[in-house]
Amino acid sequence: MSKLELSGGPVLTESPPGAVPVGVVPAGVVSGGAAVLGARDADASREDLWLSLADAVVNMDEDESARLSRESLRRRYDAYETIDRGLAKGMERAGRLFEEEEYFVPELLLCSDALNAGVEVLKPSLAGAADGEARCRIVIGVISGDTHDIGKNLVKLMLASGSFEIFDLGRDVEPELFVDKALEVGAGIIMVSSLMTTTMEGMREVVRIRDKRGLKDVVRVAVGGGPVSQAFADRIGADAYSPNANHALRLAGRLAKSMPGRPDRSR
Ligand code: B12
Repeated sequence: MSKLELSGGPVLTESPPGAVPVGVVPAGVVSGGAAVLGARDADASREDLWLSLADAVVNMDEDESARLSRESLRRRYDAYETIDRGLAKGMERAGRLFEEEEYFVPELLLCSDALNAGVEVLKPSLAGAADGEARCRIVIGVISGDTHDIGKNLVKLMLASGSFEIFDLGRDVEPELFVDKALEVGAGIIMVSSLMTTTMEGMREVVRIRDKRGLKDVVRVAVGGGPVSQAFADRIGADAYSPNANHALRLAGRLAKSMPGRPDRSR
């Protein structure tokens, strides 16, 4: 399949008439010169770049992913939005191709390398983007039996940008390890990721062990990942669920505020 067939958006190398070619910054965008480009054009240009970034991931093109991520920073587009609406969207499209049996495991791994190449460029612009000192410690990891960690890594990036102190256990993590680590470091939140229906039950175990050790009011458990839903989170007694990394940051902020005994407790 050719790049052009895969592309859901503008062509990277041959700009259609009137399009803003990626890599060429119209004077009005960076300088805010509305005289050159109106707000709508600037929005279209941003969308085009994100679409091209998604294409780079789908096309397994690490260099292009890094180049477009640098270009996004140069245009001063928001780094997280660039990940969320560019790189992660590309991975979603790759996922659909996998489901349609157009792509197989090797292609997915190359797509994930392309995603990571962009994330590496954007990461420094996320770190410390939010206020002040570390507010709360969070233990995060992917549940046992599951090695999908792209989503968990994006959530972790977002949390770090929100000044949380993160303890990443990695992937394929036994349920009790989440609780052990939370106790060891004094974490107030455990975040568990699962991408497979066959592994998501392990999240119930994390909650059960947390409760069995009498930590229900001290350590919050949040869950997320492809097959996870609010209904599932409620069913297993988790404290929170979020469908994506952006919401995960807000959710962590809410959970941190609701911790008993915290000075910034809001309820
Ligand atoms: C990429 C991928 C892989 C890559 C993983 C690379 C890596 N390092 O992660 C590779 C090729 C290695 C792989 C392997 C396998 N995969 Co796979 N894979 C995928 C795929 C296509 C995309 C997942 C992804 O990265 N999405 C992009 C990220 C950004 O999204 P996300 O993970 O959902 O994360 C976001 C949110 O969910 C949320 N979030 C995630 N975690 C958390 C946690 C918390 C606390 C919160 C609040 C939020 C949150 O925020 C994230 C960012 O916004 C999915 C299909 C799909 N459409 O999801 C299949 C999929 C998950 N894989 C599947 C399968 C079956 C496998 C294999 C068994 C295949 C095989 N035959 O070998 C192995 C599993 C090995 C194992 N034991 O883990 C199935 C699972 C089916 C099921 N049982 O449910 C899926 C659904 C494909 C399918 N339709 O069949 N896979």
